[in-house]
Amino acid sequence: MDHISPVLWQFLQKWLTHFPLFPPEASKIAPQVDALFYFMVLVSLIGLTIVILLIVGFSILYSQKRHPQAVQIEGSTLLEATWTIIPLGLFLVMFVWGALIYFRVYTPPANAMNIYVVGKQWMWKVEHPGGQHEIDMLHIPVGQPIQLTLISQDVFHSFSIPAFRVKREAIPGRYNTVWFEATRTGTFHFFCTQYCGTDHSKMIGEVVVMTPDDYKKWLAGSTSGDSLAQNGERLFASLSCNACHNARPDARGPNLANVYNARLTLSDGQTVTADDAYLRQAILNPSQHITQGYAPIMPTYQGQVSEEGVIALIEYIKHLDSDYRIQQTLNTTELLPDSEGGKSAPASLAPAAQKETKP
Ligand code: HEC
Ligand SMILES: [Cu+2]
Repeated sequence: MDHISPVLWQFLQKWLTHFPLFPPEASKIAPQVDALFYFMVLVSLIGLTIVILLIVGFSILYSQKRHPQAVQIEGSTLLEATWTIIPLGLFLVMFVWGALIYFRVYTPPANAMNIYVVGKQWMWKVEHPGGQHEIDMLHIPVGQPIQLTLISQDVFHSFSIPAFRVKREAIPGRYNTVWFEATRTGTFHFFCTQYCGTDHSKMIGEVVVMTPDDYKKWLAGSTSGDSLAQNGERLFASLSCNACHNARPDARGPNLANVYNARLTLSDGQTVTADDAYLRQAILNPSQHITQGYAPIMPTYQGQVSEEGVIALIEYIKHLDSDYRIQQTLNTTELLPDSEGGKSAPASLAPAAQKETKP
């Protein structure tokens, strides 16, 4: 670069480091997404160059001065086939390449650690399986696949981490997931990319990527001692779900042990998989799907339990043992002292009507 003046070069370098054209590549998928993007930029630039050269070249070659008399050209099949097939091939390469990345982005590995994220005007509330919750912050370990399960408590939001090249909608009434694996430690920006009202621009936060050791320390220092499933267990009792769902033979409701991801037969003969979305519906809208062999006596819990509360209940049902006790839930809480039962559910799991404020 010695032909650029050193001052100009220095200025450029400084500018590029302070205003980078791209966010850092901090996840496994990031370089793959960027490679496809660079390819598309390259193809566009080559196309642009060819078009400009042809425009300039033709206007010189076929100017009125050189060709005062216009000649009618009837067309050339070979030419038309060439400019159809070459771009088609290029676009198909982009399509297949993009599809391969898409499948990678949307298929979380089996060992992905699930973290729940609830969007709400105007903050992001994060629920870790170990019971840690945070607002507008997301602490994760480096080198571990993480799956986020997203839902909104009010309007459409969209959760985007540019440095990881991932983005997913947070939609009211529906769980969406996105996964990524951070490849370096550090702090990265995340924000809402769906205009969602007055303070949309303040719906931002930071992902803190830590070494596994630091992450363990953070987990231990940020928990009340109860996992999300244990919070769910308390909520299950305080909402009297256990009046109908229990291990007793005369229980009025079905036994919920091992119900997670099981195939259920409904009263109309349909079968469904009891995944997160189904369990959420079963709690908030029980009359919509009645399990075969049971009376439609379950009351709705709409408005009585917040999205975080529903998440805790689902997490409880996922870990449910046949005797309806969460003995030991997750290795993230193994290093923590045993907690005694009998506490009431934490404030964040209380009814949705409750107001929250940013810390
Ligand atoms: C009055 C009794 C009663 C109460 C209280 C009750 N349920 Fe139910 N529940 C039922 C019955 C009966 C069914 C099966 C019929 C149906 O699908 O509605 C059911 C179905 C379900 C299902 C669907 C799974 C399946 O196997 O059918 C889930 C999940 C569930 N309840 C969770 C809960 C939770 C969580 C609470 C507390 C917030 C709760 N229930 C409170 C009676 C009750
Ligand atoms: Cu938003």
